[in-house]
Parts: sequence; structure tokens; C-alpha cells
Amino acid sequence: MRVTVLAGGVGGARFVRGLRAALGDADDHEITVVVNTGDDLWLSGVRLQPDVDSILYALAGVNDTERGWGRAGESERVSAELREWGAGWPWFTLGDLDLGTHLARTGWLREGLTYTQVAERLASRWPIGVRLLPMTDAEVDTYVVVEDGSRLHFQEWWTRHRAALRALEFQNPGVAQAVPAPGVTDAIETADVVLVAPSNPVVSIGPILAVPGIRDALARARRVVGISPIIGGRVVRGMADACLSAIGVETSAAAVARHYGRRADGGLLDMWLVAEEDAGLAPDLAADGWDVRVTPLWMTDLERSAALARAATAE
Ligand code: FO1
Repeated sequence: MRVTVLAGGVGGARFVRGLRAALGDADDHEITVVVNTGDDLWLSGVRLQPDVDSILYALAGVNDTERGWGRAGESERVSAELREWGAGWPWFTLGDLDLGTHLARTGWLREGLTYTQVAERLASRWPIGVRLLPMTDAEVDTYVVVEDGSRLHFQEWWTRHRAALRALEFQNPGVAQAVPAPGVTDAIETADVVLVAPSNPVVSIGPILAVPGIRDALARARRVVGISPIIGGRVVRGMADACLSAIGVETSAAAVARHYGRRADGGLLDMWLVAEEDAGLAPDLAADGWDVRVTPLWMTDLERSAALARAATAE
């Protein structure tokens, strides 16, 4: 079975680990993950790709599971030194091990490798069992326009202000000229199923869909299944509610489904998975023609994540 997943950071990483476990070690499957790079940033001269790294580290089993980002067993000596120099952002920590990744990436970029080639090199360190493709080789960092009219890099809005400044708009300068990274549209069009991971619909899945050509590829896909990132009317982790309200979408599994839209109506999805806590939303969606399935969505351990992946890949 060929499965392609559109994914952001933590929710994406957990889901992909479950998918890898669900499909097992048999040779007859292929998992491609198209990863959001809208969270990327330059800081202190190095290039960070938080979602690529979160998924890579989680699949390699070297991630910090408590914090949700960065490496397990991390130290922060360099970050402390950068603070002394007044370099970088004092609210944004570059862990020492993580910094090794950023230095390797930046060096390879300087040598002329593309983001796709860099991701391939990084992933070759561990037998992660999936192909990681950045959504594009272009730099399309996210900026947030807030209420007083100022414009912040997404990471400043997210980590420094904890998404507390009311966002009016999310922008990805350059995205209109970007093209999908090599292999992305092919992975979408040739997959038996494309899965939209339970990632932030606005700042994780949104930038992927904004890359010209990706929506067209999804329209040609065999089957597209989405998993709700909202359980019981609440975000599972992170601050997706602040992002949803900025684009006028309620924090509910039904509203996110309608935001993505049914493929039959020119939208994205053939099927939508909602949590048992949201079973009450299913009849209304079904009445509007949605193929909506109710299934446990909490990915609290690998077995639950794998069970969710099985539900998502079932016909
Ligand atoms: N999140 C934080 O809340 N504080 C940090 O200092 C921080 C540093 C950081 C460094 C590398 C990296 O890959 C991720 C990092 N994150 C940090 C997480 C990141 O800001 C966001 O959670 C994601 O980009 C949103 O998906």
C-alpha cells in the first residue's frame, strides 16, 4: 500500500509513527510524508525546520516527548552563550544537539543542496522507514499580522507571545511563486490514500495547500482522508484555536471539516475522522453528504496511534 501523509510537527509526528507501526515491516508498503515548512526560520545564521525535525526525531526515537520539540537528553550551553552575546532570540532555545542538525543543514544548503536533498541526507542517519519530503524547496516562512498592524515571524508570535496577540492574517511571502518539491505531486497522485494528519489546519496544513500545484494534485488523488485535530471542541495540543479564529473557523471538528471541504463539492476530502467525543457532530455532516467516521483520536501511545492509522487507511 502506498500512503502519502500531509503533516505538521507534533500531531503529524505521532500520527506517522502510528502509521509506520500499523503498516508493519512488510516490504509492500511505502509511506511518504509531505512536511510543512511554513514554520521554518533563520536564526543566528542557521536554518531551522521545526516540523521536518520534529517528524525526523520522532521517527528516529530521539525526540523530546515531554516538551514536544527538539532532542531528548538535550543541553543548552550554546543557547546560553548566544543569550550572553545578545544574539538570536532570548525566548527561543537552540538546543546543542538540535543545533548540530541546523549546522549540518545550513552547511549543506550553502554547498548548494536543496531542502529536499538536505532532508534526504538528514533522514539517512536513521532507518526511519518513511520518505520525508519538504512541501517545497522555496523558503516560505509564515508571518502573522496582529491587531496593532505589526507583522511578526510565526515563531515569534507562537513561542514569545504564545499566540496571545490576536492574529488577523497569516502570510507566506513567496508561496505563490513556489512549486512543490520534487516527488510531492507524484506521491500524492500515485498513493492509494492521502492522509491529512491531525495537524494545525491553518499553520501546518494551510501552507502545504498554499503551494501552487498541491491542491491540483490532491484533486487527482485516488482517495483523501482527513483526521480531525479537534477533539471534543478543543485543540489537542498547541494553540490551533488562535489560528482558527483568525481565519474565522470555529474550534470544532465539523467546522474544520467544512474548512477543508468535501472533494465532491470541490474541496479536499473524501472521508473525515472525528473523535468519539464528537460523535454528535456526525449526523449533520452525514446529512451534508460527508463520509464521516467516529473513531478514538487520542494518540496517547503508539498502539492508539496505530489503531487510528488503521482506521484512516481502511476503505
Ligand atoms: N518552542 C517553544 O515554545 N520554545 C522554544 O524555545 C522552541 C525552540 C525550538 C527550536 C527548534 C525547533 O525545531 C522547535 C522549537 N520550538 C520551540 C517549537 C516550535 O516553535 C513550534 O512548536 C512549532 O514550530 C509549531 O509547530
